[in-house]
Amino acid sequence: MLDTQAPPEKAVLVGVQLGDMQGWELSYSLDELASLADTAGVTTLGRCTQARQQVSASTYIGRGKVEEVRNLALSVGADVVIFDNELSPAQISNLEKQIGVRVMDRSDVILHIFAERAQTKEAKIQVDLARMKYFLPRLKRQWTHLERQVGGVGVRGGMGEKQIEIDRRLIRKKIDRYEEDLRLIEKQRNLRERNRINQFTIALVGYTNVGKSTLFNRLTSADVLVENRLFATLDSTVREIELGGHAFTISDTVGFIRKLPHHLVASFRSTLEGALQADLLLHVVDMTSPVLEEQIRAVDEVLSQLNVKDKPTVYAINKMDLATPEQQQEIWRHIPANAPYVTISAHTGEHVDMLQELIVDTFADQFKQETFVIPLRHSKWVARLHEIATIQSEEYLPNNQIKIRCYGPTKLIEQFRKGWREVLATEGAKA
Ligand SMILES: Nc1nc2c(ncn2[C@@H]2O[C@H](COP(=O)(O)OP(=O)(O)OP(=O)(O)O)[C@@H](O)[C@H]2O)c(=O)[nH]1
Ligand SMILES: [Mg+2]
Repeated sequence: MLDTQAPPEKAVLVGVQLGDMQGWELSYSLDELASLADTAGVTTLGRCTQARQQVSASTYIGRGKVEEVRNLALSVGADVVIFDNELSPAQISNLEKQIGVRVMDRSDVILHIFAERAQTKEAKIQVDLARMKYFLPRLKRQWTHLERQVGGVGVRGGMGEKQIEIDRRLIRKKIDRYEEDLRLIEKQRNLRERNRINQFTIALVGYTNVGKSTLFNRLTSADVLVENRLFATLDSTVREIELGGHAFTISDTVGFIRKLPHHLVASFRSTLEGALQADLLLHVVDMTSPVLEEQIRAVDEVLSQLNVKDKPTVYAINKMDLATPEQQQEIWRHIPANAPYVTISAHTGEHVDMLQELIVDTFADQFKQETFVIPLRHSKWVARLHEIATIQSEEYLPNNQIKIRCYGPTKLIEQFRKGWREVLATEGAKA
């Protein structure tokens, strides 16, 4: 943990069953919180749950439950209590006073994991930015978290309100600077990616740990890190693949999770750019998860926060080698109606060929055949056609022209036709 306090090691988890949430859903959510804690290096020693219609404004859970959490934390020797739900700064501070150990929430744990796992400069800036935004309103209590990030601010213990105000201003400035840095990195990336504009792009999306990177490696022979833990991938990798005779680019990126802190989503916008601009989303689902519908929904929610809506989507229903026959038979109930899907195992490779066919089929109505007659002096345009489409035949005509029959992505062929018409129109005007 990036904290001047000793990093917590032993946790008690707290989950609240709200509204019509089922008991098993809560217990699954706490399992997930325990794996998040584990990824952050914290062992879970106990759990406390409560069913409530409404949360308490001051302490989230009721007074009696706070007492129970305190006793449990004391008896197991926990040094942190982690809530599955997002807490307000005031709730955290009230709870810490009453329980007597540090209190964190799910967002806080996710931010810690991202901070520890970020590798590239861009990912590091993105995480720092999200953490600063998260901690800004919590500064009074948590200023020590920021001491290292704002380096040189000179904050020391015992500061008054005025000092906090000064620090807030400094952090806001730093946030501005980080945002500017990210814009620059993004600009460079756009330049780099403009070269790829001629190709159809596919983005892998999905809940964390469902097997996106395993599938990516299988489709591209890449060597992206695969691990049985949450958030193995934090950066994007892009590769070219050929499917059905066409070149595609495909990207693997960070996975999503329920209650992903929105600052983090905002910061990771540029990493997720692949998904934002893709022609097709390949949504990977873990068919062995008892909450796969919630996971699909969580992914859709993050995508809509990123303004990605109504993109053509193919579902890759993964881990069929682990699934029970019932899970395999029932899977269609859980996938959005009419959505194209294939059950696969990225691990064994089973049905991955069917997935490839499905991808090509999905693109089929976005491809067309077209014939152009181009004078040979316009060799650049002939070359351009070779770039964007598969050439089916070329016939040299007597008047120094070439007749080309080709097959390629409709959007690129239409762009080509428009540009070519303009050339003809300018030539016609000159003649
Ligand atoms: N049995 C089985 N295990 C799989 C399959 N696909 C992936 N896994 C395992 O699931 C775990 C997660 O795989 P990853 O490919 O890292 O998952 P991811 O979606 O990229 O995860 P994050 O990057 O952490 O979001 C690893 O232990 C994989 O070996 C599969 O088809 N069958
Ligand atoms: Mg991954």
